[in-house]
Amino acid sequence: RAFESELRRAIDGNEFELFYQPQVRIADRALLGVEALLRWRHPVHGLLSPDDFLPTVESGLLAPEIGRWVMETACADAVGMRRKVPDLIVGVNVFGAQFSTGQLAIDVAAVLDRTGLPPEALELEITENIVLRHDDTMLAPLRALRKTGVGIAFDDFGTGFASLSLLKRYPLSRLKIDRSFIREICTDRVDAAVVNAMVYLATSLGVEVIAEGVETEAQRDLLRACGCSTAQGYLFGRPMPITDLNAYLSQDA
Ligand code: G
Ligand code: G
Ligand code: MN
Ligand code: NA
Repeated sequence: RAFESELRRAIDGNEFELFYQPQVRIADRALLGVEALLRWRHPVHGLLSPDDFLPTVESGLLAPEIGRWVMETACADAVGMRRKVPDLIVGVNVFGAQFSTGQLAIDVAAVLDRTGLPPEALELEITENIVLRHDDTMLAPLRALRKTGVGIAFDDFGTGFASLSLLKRYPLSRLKIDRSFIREICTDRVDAAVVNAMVYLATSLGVEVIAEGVETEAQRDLLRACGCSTAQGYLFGRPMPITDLNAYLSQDA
């Protein structure tokens, strides 16, 4: 298909890039981590976001290869960032197809080995959608990875139908509260109650929790009142190229 050959060219021609978005401790804005977010610098269409191409990638044959590139690049970049922020964690989104290869745990271990990134510094972000489609192939590699210290975050938490039942079986280390719950948290009592419950749930389970899509100080203050200590969103920083992130890290120090 035409799109597959475009993707092939994009991989071979280094057209993919990673942007990084800060994850901060709300109390003092200290940088705790970054999420790696894929961008495609297309020679004709310009800078493309995942919304423009991810669905097609996911249904094609090259997802595992692109996923491996993301993992390798994010881990190598994180080694550099940790020279300035020693405990920084890098969050990497995973494609469902990376589980179908049966190689994920081995691939990740090899990347950590090659880059020298400690396992505790890597967090895989898994959406519930992926779990629903790949459930039977996911548990074993995720458990193996979690045992080595790699973090496992549930992304977009609360948006699917199975969120609560998945908590029982998956070796989670973090819940990422989806930004759809944050958007109207200051005006919608249901959203506020749901976020409160999710923070309580995470705390009771002994896992970390982070709110996504925090854009205003009012949202931030309400989250803090809910007991949520960590956040990601435009209020703290947009996804940015690594050169901009390095400037952000320097201003932090
Ligand atoms: O960067 P942006 O905020 O537009 O990302 C939109 C969505 O695309 C994110 O929620 C994320 O789940 C997905 N995404 C971004 N980068 C990657 C990536 O490297 N791999 C995978 N599998 N998904 C990604
Ligand atoms: O959950 P996922 O991995 O899809 O989340 C990352 C996406 O959320 C990226 O596309 C990023 O650009 C977007 N995003 C990050 N922070 C904010 C925010 O504060 N507001 C909005 N509207 N989108 C955000
Ligand atoms: Mn994510
Ligand atoms: Na999300």
